[in-house]
Amino acid sequence: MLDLLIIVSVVLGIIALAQLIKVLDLASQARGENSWENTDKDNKAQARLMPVFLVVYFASIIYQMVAWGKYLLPVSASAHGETIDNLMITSWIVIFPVFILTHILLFYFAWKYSYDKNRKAEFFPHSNKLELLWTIVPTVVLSILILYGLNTWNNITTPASEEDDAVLIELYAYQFGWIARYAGEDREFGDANVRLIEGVNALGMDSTDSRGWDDKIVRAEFHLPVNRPVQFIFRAQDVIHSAYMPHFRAQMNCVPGMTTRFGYTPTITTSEMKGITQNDEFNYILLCNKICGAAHYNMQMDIIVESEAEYETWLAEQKVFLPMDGTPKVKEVAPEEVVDSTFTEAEEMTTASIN
Ligand SMILES: [Cu+2]
Repeated sequence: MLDLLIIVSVVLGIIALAQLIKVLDLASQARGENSWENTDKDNKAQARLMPVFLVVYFASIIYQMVAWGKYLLPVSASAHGETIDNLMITSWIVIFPVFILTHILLFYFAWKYSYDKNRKAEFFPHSNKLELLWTIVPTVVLSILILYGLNTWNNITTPASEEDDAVLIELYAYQFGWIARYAGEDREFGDANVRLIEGVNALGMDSTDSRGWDDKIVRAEFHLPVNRPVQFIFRAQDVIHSAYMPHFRAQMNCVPGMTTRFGYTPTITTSEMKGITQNDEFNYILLCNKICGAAHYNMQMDIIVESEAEYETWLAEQKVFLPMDGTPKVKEVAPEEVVDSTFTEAEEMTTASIN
């Protein structure tokens, strides 16, 4: 009801305004003036507004930076995050002076060269020098930024090597939540298949694959040891999600039918970060950064960064998928039904339909 009233009053307001303009128009016609012709007075008034607008515009930008600056992320909690932050700062150093300068020129010219019937415009059709300058300078600056960015990107997405002794974690996204899986002692994930998802087997783990028996599946929160590389593998069950760990400057799409990866080394423990942010409630967090459906906002998981010893203690408490000598508790499947987890026909169709 309130919405309807708002719409009706907006429409009536527009009609009233149109009528008012008509009245003013008729009144000026009665005075023998042409209301759509700009007078010198109009031009001067518009020109004077230009510097006023410039000052108000810059003042509002400064106000927003001061008022909302506190919502920016704290210092990066991962090694590569510092590179990302540097890339961001470099971009700002390049962009900000150009932004200030071009806006000052824009409004200055609009003020200085407001219409004057006694002035004749200069005819200036072309300058090779100018064309070269404004093509080459942005090209060089952008190329440097892009190369810098590509290099950073390659470092993040290159798989961890054996010597890195990286923690292997799979993050599995579904509508609407996350499941983390640790690779276990063999440092290999067992096969999983979307067709095997049933009851408690939310990951569709294939119980006949012995590599998966020591995998550890955790929900609600997952732990990372500080100063040790972490190799993340991402999968999605249904639609495209995006694993977003803002404090580590990490984000990667989770796509049904394929695996994606991201690696980083956490450098600040959760308790240290509580001190840095002076917030006892602080927790690192994993979020979904793709609007993937109605309960998208609900897709979050806490991340605890702690010392290697604390991490090992926590990991030891987590249950393995199947005890090594145990009999499979999950539905048996015929070998021909087991397809590699990274690409199954059903998942392929899901990706295809999205594309
Ligand atoms: Cu999602």
